[in-house]
Amino acid sequence: MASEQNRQELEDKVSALVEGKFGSDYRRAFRHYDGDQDDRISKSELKTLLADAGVGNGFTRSAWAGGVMEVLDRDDDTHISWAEFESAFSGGKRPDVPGGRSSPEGKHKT
Ligand SMILES: [Ca+2]
Ligand SMILES: [Ca+2]
Repeated sequence: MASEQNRQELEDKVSALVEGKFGSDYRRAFRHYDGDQDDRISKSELKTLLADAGVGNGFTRSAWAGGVMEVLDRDDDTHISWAEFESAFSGGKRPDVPGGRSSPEGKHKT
């Protein structure tokens, strides 16, 4: 289910959604989709997120949600906590800022 390609598609689409709709603020996105405000994303809340992100379609979204849940829910409480969400998306991303670190010092020491 959660093949490398699916995972990539998911990350691309979710990050595009968060960027476009929430100004790249994953915490805000998490809060938004946490409809009942228990600070965890349930499977049905996850489906709303996936729908907004354009992941899957009406037929495959349930399978997607199940697969995503399986991958992200590391403590098996059938919900995605903020920590799980963050490490899967925003946390796993390196800040790839062009020209952010242009000092190669300390790399070539003799
Ligand atoms: Ca919730
Ligand atoms: Ca969990």
